[in-house]
Amino acid sequence: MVFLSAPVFTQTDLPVDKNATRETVNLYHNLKKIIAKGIMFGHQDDLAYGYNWKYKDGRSDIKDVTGDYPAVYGWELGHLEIDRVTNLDSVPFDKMKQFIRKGYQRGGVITISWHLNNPLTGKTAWEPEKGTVTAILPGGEKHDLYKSWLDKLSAFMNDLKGSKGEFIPLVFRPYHELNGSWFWWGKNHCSADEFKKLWQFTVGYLRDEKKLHHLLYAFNTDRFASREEYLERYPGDEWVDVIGFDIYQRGNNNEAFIKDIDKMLTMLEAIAAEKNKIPALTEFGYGSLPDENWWTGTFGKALAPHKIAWVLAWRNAGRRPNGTEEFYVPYRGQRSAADFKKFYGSEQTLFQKEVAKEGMYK
Ligand code: BMA
Repeated sequence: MVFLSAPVFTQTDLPVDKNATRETVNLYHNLKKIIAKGIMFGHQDDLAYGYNWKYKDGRSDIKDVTGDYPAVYGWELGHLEIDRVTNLDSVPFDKMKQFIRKGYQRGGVITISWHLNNPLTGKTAWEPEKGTVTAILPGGEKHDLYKSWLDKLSAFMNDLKGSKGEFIPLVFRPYHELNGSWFWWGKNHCSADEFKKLWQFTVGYLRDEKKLHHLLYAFNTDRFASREEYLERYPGDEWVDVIGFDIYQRGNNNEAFIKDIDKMLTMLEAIAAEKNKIPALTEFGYGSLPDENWWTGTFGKALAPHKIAWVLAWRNAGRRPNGTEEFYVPYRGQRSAADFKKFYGSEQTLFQKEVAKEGMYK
């Protein structure tokens, strides 16, 4: 019967995890829908600390400047794998869980990165060693160790629930900037095939062995020059929900930055459309924001022709004892704060209040 050939009650567009929880499937669809409304603004470690404060209940540098929280919250699990109480940027994991619950309760979107140590040497993520990826794949000498690290990650993720006992959906973004070579999983330290196997094993283990059904998976490179470069290590459509890249402005050539973003977002959006994936700018920043009009004059301009789900500014680590500083969103009084407020108020951007109205989990 010809009329019965179309499946009526089956969801055809599902994330990597076909058994994802209702809230996770809803988030997946809403991330696609939100693109028509604007770009969600995100910030790493937003609720934990800012340029010159730490752990002040309800505080956020973004809120100090705009009166509103970001729409997307980034958190980092590096050092969870070695049983530390705090992550590699000194955020206590128990506090992080509370911040994640709060962001979710407010209707925000949570994304998780992981600068995990080198499992072969025990050194940092930034200290590559030949053979690391081979060693953690099935059959490798560190495979069991790697699985034990994923077990710890799963325990953390399973402890994140909303007020009705539902799991909080997480956009997991492992093995980021994989086309660079500064991390042990980077381009010069494993073959494309090994990288794909690592990705597929990781997703398969979390989903099928650990039965985590509240994750969406984000694949992201660093800057890239071509579609071929972007896709060289892409593990396949059935393993990825979100695609993105990380980009930082270095130096004061705003025009070059606008051009670079434009070129890469154009390629990213084409790949996303073709593969039915969610495009996002998974990390960005202009360190110390020396240009007072950077938000509307450069970043907003760069984004204007583009349609992506979110942008995530990296962390406001603040001043270090050695006098250096690191921050990517303005704090109260910072020279780009007034312009950031304009950027906040523009049609283009979505922060907490607007995104809460959308209901990302419904
Ligand atoms: C980098 C810097 C570091 C930090 C690392 C992991 O970009 O912010 O200070 O340790 O990310 O979050």
